[in-house]
Amino acid sequence: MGLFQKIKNLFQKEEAVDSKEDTVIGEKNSLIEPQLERKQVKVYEKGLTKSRQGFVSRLADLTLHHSKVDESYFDELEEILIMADIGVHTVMKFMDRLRDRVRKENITDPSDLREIIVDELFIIYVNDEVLVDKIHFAETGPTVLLFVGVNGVGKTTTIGKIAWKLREEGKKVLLVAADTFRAGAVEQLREWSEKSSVSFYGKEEGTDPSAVIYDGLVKAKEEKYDVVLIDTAGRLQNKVNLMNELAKMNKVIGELVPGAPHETLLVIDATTGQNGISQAKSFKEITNITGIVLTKLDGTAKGGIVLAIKEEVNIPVKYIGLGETKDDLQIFDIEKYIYGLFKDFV
Ligand SMILES: Nc1nc2c(ncn2[C@@H]2O[C@H](COP(=O)(O)OP(=O)(O)OP(=O)(O)O)[C@@H](O)[C@H]2O)c(=O)[nH]1
Ligand SMILES: [Mg+2]
Repeated sequence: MGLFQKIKNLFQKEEAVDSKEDTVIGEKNSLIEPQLERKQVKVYEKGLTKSRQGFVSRLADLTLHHSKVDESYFDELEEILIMADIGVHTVMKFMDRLRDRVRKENITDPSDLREIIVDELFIIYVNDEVLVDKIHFAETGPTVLLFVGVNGVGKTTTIGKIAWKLREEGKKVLLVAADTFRAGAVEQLREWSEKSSVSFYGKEEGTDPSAVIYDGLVKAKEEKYDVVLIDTAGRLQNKVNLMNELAKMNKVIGELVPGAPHETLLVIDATTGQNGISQAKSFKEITNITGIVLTKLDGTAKGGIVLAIKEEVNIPVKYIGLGETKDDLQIFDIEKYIYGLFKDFV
């Protein structure tokens, strides 16, 4: 049985999915409630609807329109995958492996290739090493998560959603408004703190972001917060400025909470495709990005950007945004993602 078939069996089973044996790859939190897991799978299915109707349905058409696996089939497949934001380089490697398998296994019927295509796409992600996708929490003292990324990608919204998730887990959460640059940004974060029922710390627009972070962290330590989420400004006016500002913030954070920030999460908008990949490469050069949050996956019909990130940036995607409500942010899970994309295809 292929990899995808195993995933499909796993998620389509009626009964509980809660034991360690029931995973196809990687480590899974065995404490996860089966009901919660089913709910999460549903969020993936719903959030990836556009991609299923877009890129995946093109793949299905391809199989129908070709009676044999030949050069014109390969050309069209290659084009579909590139259009799906998987990335040219990644697609080239994929095509080489696929041609190899077709030759070795003597495959001539396109319908026999469906499952192999999905398995090979899956392998791109899990190939050499499975990237650690869990958030690293501090053992004592506050865990500090810093959010960075260009304008409008969804930083503030993501913080609001993560705050809600953490609060539901029983953590005491503080949001710190270090985006003092954009008008209304502080207020927007404050509103999210209300929606998610967590605390907020901010000062007026124009204050030095590092000074806000300093005071916010003093408060977090005094009042024994478990997690501090820091919102930053999205401008990338030039690399040197941004680098200096991030260095200054990191210095302040590290002085107040040794070992922090525990994560620096880069937020990327999935609908921006290759542009998002370039942002990741730029940010990776100027600061230590420990994870990516990929937002607005519900808004793209392409859906392949997760694979491009893995192959071209090699930073783990830790969370994905699949909609605008508090519950639409999910911890990234490659099995649920692949299932959500291809459940009707194979
Ligand atoms: N559909 C969808 N919309 C999202 C998602 N995440 C964020 N958004 C929307 O994207 C828009 C921008 O989000 P913000 O959180 O303000 O982005 P930001 O990065 O903080 O922006 P700046 O503060 O201007 O840099 C808002 O309208 C959000 O509702 C998502 O996962 N799916
Ligand atoms: Mg913002």
